[in-house]
Amino acid sequence: MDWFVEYYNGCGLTIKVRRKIYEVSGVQKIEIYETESFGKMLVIDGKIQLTEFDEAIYHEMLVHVPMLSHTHPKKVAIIGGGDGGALREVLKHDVDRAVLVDIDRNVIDLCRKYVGIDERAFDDERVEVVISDGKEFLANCERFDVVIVDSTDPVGVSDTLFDKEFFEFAAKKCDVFCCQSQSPLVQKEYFKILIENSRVFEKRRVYTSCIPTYPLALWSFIIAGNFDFDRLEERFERLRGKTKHYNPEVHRAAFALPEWLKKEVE
Ligand code: AG3
Repeated sequence: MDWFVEYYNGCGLTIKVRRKIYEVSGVQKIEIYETESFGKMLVIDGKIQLTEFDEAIYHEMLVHVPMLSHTHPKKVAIIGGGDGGALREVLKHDVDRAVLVDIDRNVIDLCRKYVGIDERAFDDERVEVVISDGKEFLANCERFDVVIVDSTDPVGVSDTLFDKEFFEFAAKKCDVFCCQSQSPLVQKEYFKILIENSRVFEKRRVYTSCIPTYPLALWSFIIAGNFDFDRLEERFERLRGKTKHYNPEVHRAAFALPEWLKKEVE
C-alpha cells in the first residue's frame, strides 16, 4: 500500500492508494489509481483531476450552472474534459449536439477503459469528439449555445485556454460560457489571470464549490455571457432526480462570495 501526494504551497493532499492501474506519458503524463477510500483517481501531470468520491460535485457545478442559466441550450461544446464527466452531465439535458474537444486522446481512451465515469456518454449519437487544441477549435468553430471549459491547471498544454485571445474567441462563439477557475486561495495567480481575461465578456460572475480532493477544497468557476437565473426552478424540472449535488438552492448559494473574494473579483 502506498500514498499519492499532491503538493502545493508547502502543503500536500495525501491519498492512500491500493494500486496504480495505468500510467502513460504522451501529450501529458496520465496516471490512474485505485485509492483506498475515494474510488478511482485520475492524475494528469502530477495533479489530481478527479476521484470517484467527489467528481460529481465538480462536474455538476461546472455543467448545470451554465446549462440552467440558458433558456434552451441545444448545442454545447466542452473544451477539455476528456474523462467524460462533464459530457455525462451535459447529456442529461435535452441537447441535440455535444462536441467534446480534448488535445489528448489518451485521456479519453484511458478514462473510458479504466475509469468509466462517462457512463457510456461517448457512445451517445449526439456526441462528437474532436482531438484538437481548444483555442484553435474555438477560433474556427460554428456558434454554440453553451461553451464549457473543463481544463487542467495552466501549466503545459492547457495554458492557451487561459489567455485573452481564448476569451475573445469564446465571447464570439457562444451565448453562455463557463470555465473552472482554479483555487482562489492557493492558486491566486491563475485565478487572477482568468478574472482579468474574462473581462472581454460584458457580464460575468464567479461562483464557488467545495471539491475536497482539489487544492484546499475551495474551488471557483466563472460564468459569462448572456446568462440569467430567472426561472431556475422551472428549468430544473428537466433534471430533477438526475443530480447528486446540484439543485437551484445550491446554484444560487454558490454565488454568495466572502468579502476577500469579492475584492479579488472586482
Ligand atoms: N480539471 C480541473 C481540476 C484541476 C485540479 N488541479 C489540481 N489538482 N492542482 C478537472 C478535470 C476533471 N474533468
